[in-house]
Amino acid sequence: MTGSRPPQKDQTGPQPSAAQRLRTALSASRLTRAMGAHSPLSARLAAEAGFDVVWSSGLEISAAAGVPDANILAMGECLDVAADLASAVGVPVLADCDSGFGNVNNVIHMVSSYEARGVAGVCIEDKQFPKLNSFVEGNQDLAPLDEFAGKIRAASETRTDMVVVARLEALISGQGMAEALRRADVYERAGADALLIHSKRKDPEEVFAFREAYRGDLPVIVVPTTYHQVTVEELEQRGFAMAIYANQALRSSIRAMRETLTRIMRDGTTVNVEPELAPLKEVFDLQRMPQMLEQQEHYESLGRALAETAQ
Ligand code: SPV
Ligand code: MG
Repeated sequence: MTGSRPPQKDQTGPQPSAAQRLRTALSASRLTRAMGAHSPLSARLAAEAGFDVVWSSGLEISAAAGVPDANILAMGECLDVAADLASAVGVPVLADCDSGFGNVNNVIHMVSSYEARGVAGVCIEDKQFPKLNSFVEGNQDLAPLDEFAGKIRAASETRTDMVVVARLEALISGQGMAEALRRADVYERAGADALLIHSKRKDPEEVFAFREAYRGDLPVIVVPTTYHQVTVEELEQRGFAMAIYANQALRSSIRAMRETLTRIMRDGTTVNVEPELAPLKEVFDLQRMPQMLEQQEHYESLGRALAETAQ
């Protein structure tokens, strides 16, 4: 038998579940940082960069599939991606579940399906089905309050452990701060574990005002896409629990790919882009190729040792 190590199995005893770790992160005084992803590869890049949480982004998943972020993809397609992300990384995955993929029955099915596949948390927004990405001009109407409160209660009573985030779209839909606060209170009483206040303003004043005026006990999450100048320190000082950088990795990859492809076409050679490309070793590492070869060697040598003892 050789001295090769057995393949990666955590031997340190029972660990808190991904949902418990997400819950702990949301209650910490330090700001938790989530990065959007749409593939195990992008989720691993986020985890390796040090993000605490991976956001399974509806926008990114839709964009990667080449379709609009408007509930064109079915729940099962979004679930498959979120579950793949959860399998690929150790950090918790918070899944963007749009408005719950339908009515309260869809939410119940969704919550049990996501929980069964190892997703740490689900986020549902108080818009109608089909939803439209919050930054697109078009129907951003809110779901009736009673209907969405029922969805949050159904989600919180269906899950065992998973975190349920209620996302407020009142500011996006032009309904104003009073409506956002009114709904925040109802969603808290309905059983949400956290609130996400979304804004499309170019400055963070609106989300700051919400955080200040909200008197409840739930952690508050923000998505600083349009007010991108805001810093972690500011968000932490203002008392936010988590920032979701929802799409920056996708947008940087689109820009990088487009520039590389244009240069290859223009130059008739890849010599000029080669120094800027990730070496193949980086690709192999992200695929866990070294671990695969190690486990192959381990079991092949074990097999040889067992065969030697054959009578
Ligand atoms: C997503 O990443 O899909 C989100 C965030 O829901 S946003 O696109 O900002 O609405
Ligand atoms: Mg989304």
